[in-house]
Amino acid sequence: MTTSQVSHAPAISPVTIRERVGLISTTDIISVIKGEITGLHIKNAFSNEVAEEITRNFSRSPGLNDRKDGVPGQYVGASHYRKAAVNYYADSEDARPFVDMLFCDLVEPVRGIFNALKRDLQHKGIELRLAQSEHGQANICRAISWCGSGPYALAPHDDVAQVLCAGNDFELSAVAKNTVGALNFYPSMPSEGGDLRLWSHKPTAADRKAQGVEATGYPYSTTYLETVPYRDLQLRAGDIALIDGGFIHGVTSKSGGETLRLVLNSFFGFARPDLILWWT
Ligand SMILES: O=C(O)CCC(=O)C(=O)O
Ligand SMILES: [Fe+2]
Repeated sequence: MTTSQVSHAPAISPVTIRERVGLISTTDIISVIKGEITGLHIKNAFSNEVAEEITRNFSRSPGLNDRKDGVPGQYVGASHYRKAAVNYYADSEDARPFVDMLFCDLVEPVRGIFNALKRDLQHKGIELRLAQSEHGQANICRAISWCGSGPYALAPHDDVAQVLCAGNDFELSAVAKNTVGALNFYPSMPSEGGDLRLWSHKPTAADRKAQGVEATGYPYSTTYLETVPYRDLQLRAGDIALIDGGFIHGVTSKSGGETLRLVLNSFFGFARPDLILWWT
């Protein structure tokens, strides 16, 4: 056996999750992208009425599409996953009216956090803004219902590989050196399953290469994760979960009836000490 074929057990990194009910503080959010905690679970962060309206708008959206990039799911919005910058920003511009339609005239919860963070960070001399290029600007979020089969509706993955491979003209690649925060709002959740599973492992570039996922961070095999402890975040409609997207995570399959599992997802992180970028 050559050295490159020797497989090492994944290194275990401790996972620290902070839990709150109702209250969202910008300090907690910033703790995640500073790498001080691994995750934040906020229960009852937004109202049932807002959650139901967004879910209705998603289900009847004229911008609802099946993903065609090998990750099973239905979505409204744009994903930079496996895309060149030029295509991602063009897709974001095209999808913007449909993302806006998810919220109609609601006071929109993702924008609410973005604006609160922006204000708070400004006082600290840090700019927060949507990622952009001459081809356009990222959207505030994308909406997705995962539909993978087997034990995971969304297979175990990390959110960093896709950023590392985003290319130099993507503006985002600088963030991959720091913590990539993944912010998830849940407007609809099944009564059972659909948990966000977070493994105690933050793969390195060498780990990704050995697993054959260096360009995507998706999917990690069950065998690779066999010895790694994990935590399940049991989410309900109206919850928010924010995690360090460098840790392997996935979504367990839903078992509680036909209710849609809907997530509004965005990514953000430090591109420079004085600049945080936000994209989807
Ligand atoms: O749906 C979720 O809970 C997680 C979504 C996620 O991991 C992603 O979009 O990369
Ligand atoms: Fe993810």
